[in-house]
Order: sequence, then structure tokens, then C-alpha cells
Amino acid sequence: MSPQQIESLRALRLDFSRLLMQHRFVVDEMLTKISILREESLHAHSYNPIEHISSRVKSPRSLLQKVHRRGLPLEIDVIRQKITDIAGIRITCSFIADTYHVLELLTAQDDIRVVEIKDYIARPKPNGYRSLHAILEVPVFLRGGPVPVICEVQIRTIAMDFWASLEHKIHYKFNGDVPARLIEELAEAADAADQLDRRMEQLHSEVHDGAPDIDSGEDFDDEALRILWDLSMREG
Ligand code: 0O2
Repeated sequence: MSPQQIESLRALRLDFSRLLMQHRFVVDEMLTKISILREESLHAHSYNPIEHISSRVKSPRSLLQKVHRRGLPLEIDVIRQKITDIAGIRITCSFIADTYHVLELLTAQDDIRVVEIKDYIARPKPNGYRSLHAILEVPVFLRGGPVPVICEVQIRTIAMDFWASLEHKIHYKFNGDVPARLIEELAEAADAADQLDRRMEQLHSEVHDGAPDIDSGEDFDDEALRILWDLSMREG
């Protein structure tokens, strides 16, 4: 390897590690946003629309494999634009309505730009896969100013997530060549999961519809409440 080649390899390595770092930052930002939504919902409605959040940044190896599979050039700007799941966040909710609600709350934020929404709940994949996918662009505030970074957010119910993780394992086990009988059973299981989702949602709305918002303000304990009262008396 010539000194120039070594130098350009070093530069490429630095570019890639910077790219991955920016995607770690976007995950951190998104996790903060999602936690805020979750806590605020709990505070305002004593209701948590988000059951679970997980996240990952693609490993360097898996990123390079995808770049290679897609036949992309080793150019950071191209990779940044074309590989939209370097940063991935998965949100699981109890109910279908919550998945749309969480998506709406996130995409309504001023600093988030929606690149693409794929609604596999309204239009499931032929194998039965259901999930909401949002490709979002979020500014990450670095020393030199904001840098827009793309992340993929998958939002789905617990039942959809259960199905997807089983399907993923089966797919992996058979190296993509899943026997027809299992494909059929998976499709049936996806329908059963969907029916369960809809029944649970119906039960839930029967119990909760019309219930008033409860904001208990519990974080103000008795002592804080007494100080608040004294201050308000002084002001009044
Ligand atoms: P991994 O290992 O989960 O990251 P792209 O992802 O950009 O190449 P595509 O397929 O159009 O293109 O994107 P799509 O449909 O939004 O799917 C992206 C991700 O959704 C996948 O990432 C999976 O995580 C998930 N997904 C999509 N379809 C299925 C499915 O049929 N079964 C399961 N279990 N998951 C699915 P990756 O990169 O394929 O995998």
C-alpha cells in the first residue's frame, strides 16, 4: 500500500467514525424526545402510550455490508442520504391508535423533517409484517453548527413486535428460504395478532372513552404545596 493510499484509508476511516458518531447523537436526541412525550403523557393523562423503546446504531461491518449490497460508492454524503437506517429506534405501544398518535406527536415537532412514512399497518407486507416506519431528519447540534441526520423510527404494537421478532428469527434460521408451510402459518399468525390488537383496542376504548384527563401534579409533595400556598398568598 502506498503512503497516499494509507492516508486516504485513514481519512475514510475518520469520515466513517464521524458519521457513526453523528448517528449515535441523533439516537440520543430522539430518545430524549420520546421520553419527554412519554412522561408528559403520563403526567397529563396518567396514561402511557409507549410500552417500550429500543435503539441501535448499525455496526461498521453491517453498514459496509449494506453499502456493498446496494452498490453504493464509498462517499460519506451518498451513504448518509441513501442508508436511512444507520440510526434505528423502535417504539412499541399497547394499541394501534397509540402508534399513530406517537407518530403524529413526533412529526409535529418543528425541528423534525419527515423524509418518508411507510404505513405497513394500513398496508401490511404480503408476509403479514405490520409496523409504522418513519424516516426522519433531525438536526444534531455540533461545535460547528447543526448537522441534519437521518434516523428510522419503527412504531408498532406489542403483538406486531412479537410477530416481527419471531418472523425475523425464522427468516434468519432458514437463511431467507423459509418453507411454504411456515410462511403460511406466519401469515395466519399475523392475522391472529391483528385481530387481538383490534379486540384489545375495542375493550380499552370501552373502558376509557369519556374518562377525564387526570393531572394529579403528584410531584409537588405536601411541603412544596405548602410553600406554593404561602407564596401565592403573599402575591395575592
Ligand atoms: P434489520 O436487521 O432489522 O435492520 P431498506 O431497509 O432501506 O433496505 P426497505 O426494505 O424498503 O429498505 O425498508 P423497510 O420496508 O422500511 O424495512 C426496513 C426495516 O423494517 C428492516 O430492516 C426490518 O427491521 C423491518 N422489516 C421490514 N420488513 C420486515 C419483515 O417482513 N419482517 C421483519 N421481521 N422485519 C421487517 P432490515 O435492514 O431489513 O433489517
